[in-house]
Amino acid sequence: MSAKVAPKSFINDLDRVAQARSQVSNSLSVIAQTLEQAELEGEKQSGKLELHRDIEDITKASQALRNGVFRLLVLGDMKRGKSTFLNALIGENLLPSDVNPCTAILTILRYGLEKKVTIHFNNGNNPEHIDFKTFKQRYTIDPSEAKELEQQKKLAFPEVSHAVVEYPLPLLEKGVEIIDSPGLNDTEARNELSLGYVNNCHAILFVMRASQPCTLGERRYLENYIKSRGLTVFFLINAWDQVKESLIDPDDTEELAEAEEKLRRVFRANLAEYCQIDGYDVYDERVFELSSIQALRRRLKNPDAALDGTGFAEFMGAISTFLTKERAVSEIRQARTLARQAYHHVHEAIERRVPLLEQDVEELKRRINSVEPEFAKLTDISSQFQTEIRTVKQSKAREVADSFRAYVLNLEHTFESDFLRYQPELKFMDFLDRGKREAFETALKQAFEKYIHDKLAAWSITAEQQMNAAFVQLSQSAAQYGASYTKVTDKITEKLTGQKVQIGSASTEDNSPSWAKWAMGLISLASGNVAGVALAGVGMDWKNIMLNLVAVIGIGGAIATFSGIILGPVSLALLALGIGALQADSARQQLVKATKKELVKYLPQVAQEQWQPIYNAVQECFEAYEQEVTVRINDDIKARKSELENLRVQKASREIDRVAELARLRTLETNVSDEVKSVESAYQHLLTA
Ligand SMILES: Nc1nc2c(ncn2[C@@H]2O[C@H](COP(=O)(O)OP(=O)(O)OP(=O)(O)O)[C@@H](O)[C@H]2O)c(=O)[nH]1
Ligand SMILES: [Mg+2]
Repeated sequence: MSAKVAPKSFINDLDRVAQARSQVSNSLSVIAQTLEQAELEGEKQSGKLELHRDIEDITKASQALRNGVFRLLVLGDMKRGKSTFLNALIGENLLPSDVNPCTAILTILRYGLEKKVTIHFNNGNNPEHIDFKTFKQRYTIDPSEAKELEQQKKLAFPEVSHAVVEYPLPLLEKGVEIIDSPGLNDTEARNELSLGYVNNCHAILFVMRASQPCTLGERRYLENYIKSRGLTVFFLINAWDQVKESLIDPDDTEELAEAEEKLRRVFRANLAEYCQIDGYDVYDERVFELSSIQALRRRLKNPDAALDGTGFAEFMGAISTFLTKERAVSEIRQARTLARQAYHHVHEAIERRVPLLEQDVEELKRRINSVEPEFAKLTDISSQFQTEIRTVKQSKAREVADSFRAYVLNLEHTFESDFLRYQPELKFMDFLDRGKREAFETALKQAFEKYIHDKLAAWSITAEQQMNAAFVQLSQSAAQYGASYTKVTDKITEKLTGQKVQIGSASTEDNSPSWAKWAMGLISLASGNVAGVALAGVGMDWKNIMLNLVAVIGIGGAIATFSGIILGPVSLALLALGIGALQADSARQQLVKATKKELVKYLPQVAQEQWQPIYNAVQECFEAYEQEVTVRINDDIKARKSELENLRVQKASREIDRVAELARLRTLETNVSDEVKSVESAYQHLLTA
């Protein structure tokens, strides 16, 4: 890849990140193995320290880092130049891009030693290798064909799940994966294909065109699917070269500057709200003016061509900062949290074990009995938190389901003003003509569906916000319960060892028990990642749980019911009114009225039918959370009890070689500590580089 397209520093930065990931992944893996080995040996000595939770979490995190990629999703309306942009990045006319054929399937671009295309199916068929020529011919569709499919509400290749294009590109080799998607359009089924992938990606590259600044459709996607979701979006304003072409005198620099300024104002007005992070304006780091075609042409002639003036260098700089600074840092920081925590657990367990080794069995029993009240307190904290989660669950489930009911019933009052913007470009006399009635009805049905989708999407955003608020509240509670819990466990250690526990200088984040860190969203072991940076814990498990439940289950049923509405009576009603004789304006009004009449019939039904599924979906979100939290707390309590019990059993059954055991435990602690230091240094290195 040309040094100009992906500047050397970007590749170097990615390389550094890849090394850091691999170093940290190795260290975590060594920690996990060390702990596992120590537990096996411990069984023969003074007993296990009960570190299985750490072993499990750390192993998962190590694997996630090893397989980790940064996934970028290229999204945008049809014919914005998405595929051309990717070709320019590659430096080869690889992906189908043209005036005519459209990208028809989701295409994942990832590293491979050789150029290769593989088609993956969702009907159980084996993946199929094909050559690039066949790929271009077979999996693109003509706009006319696309239109026809659209009308029939069909996907072009329903049996295909996606294509994988492998390519030997340094950018990809360093762990970046880029996904080309079919253009968004009027068919919701196709949009789901592209938009359904949003949550699996770390950032979205939303491609627009300078010659069509912020169309209604684009504003709609942004509003419905991107807004308020805390996603990281880069806006690529492509075909910036066309600004010049559109001038009467393309050589008039003053006129060009003026036209460009005007255009910039339009984009800024529309995109500014998507470029805010915690109240900061990051517009300049998120919006880029590009000419993909110029970049591609130059690179086809000379792979190392300078790309000045195409906007590529500026964009690559920004994406580099995002991936190698923000993303990578938060990823490694999380690994560091886990490593520190494992060390902390080992250290604490050893601090308890060492003084107890000296005691005889009777004294040991006495001390274990003496901490029973503290263990009761831990169980108490666990059930208090559980009760709180359940209370929040009940009230939120009701609140969200009620809000849906109220929202749907209220559509009756807003329909007339809302639907105006959706009305198809109707030729109002067409429906009088029998032959054209069908086309009229199809257009009306499409407009209506779009309206329904938008309305439900708008509701789901408010529902997500309600849920978000609830989880933020729960994570604050988790922090408080966590703090009380640590006080009690410190007390246990004091009573057992007869020594006061040093309150470390570590931050509260490090001090809180691991279940609380999970409940606060500080650690996520989810494989999928939310493309968010706005949230404190990127890739929070509950965020994933929530997105899936609310977005998918919550409104799917409602969409199905609304889609069942037969709008046939609308044109009949209009006919009966003899609307042919009316002015276009009042014909529109009559149309809206007649459509509303059909809609209103269904509103109580949808409100009624969907209440329970939504209520259940919300409950499930909290139940998933409650279950994970409860299992983690109760596991921790159990592990703490077993840690003591193991020692008692060993002591009762045999003589323990105290000196050897002491040495073994200290070595364990040092070994873990060494690996944690290696993780720390990888993290520091990443921060300072
Ligand atoms: N002038 C100009 N034309 C461009 C630019 N980028 C792409 N095009 C042209 O725009 C048309 C569409 O490009 P594609 O890359 O196929 O667009 P797409 O967004 O992938 O299209 P779909 O996959 O159908 O959604 C092609 O004719 C390109 O040559 C650009 O920067 N400037
Ligand atoms: Mg395309």
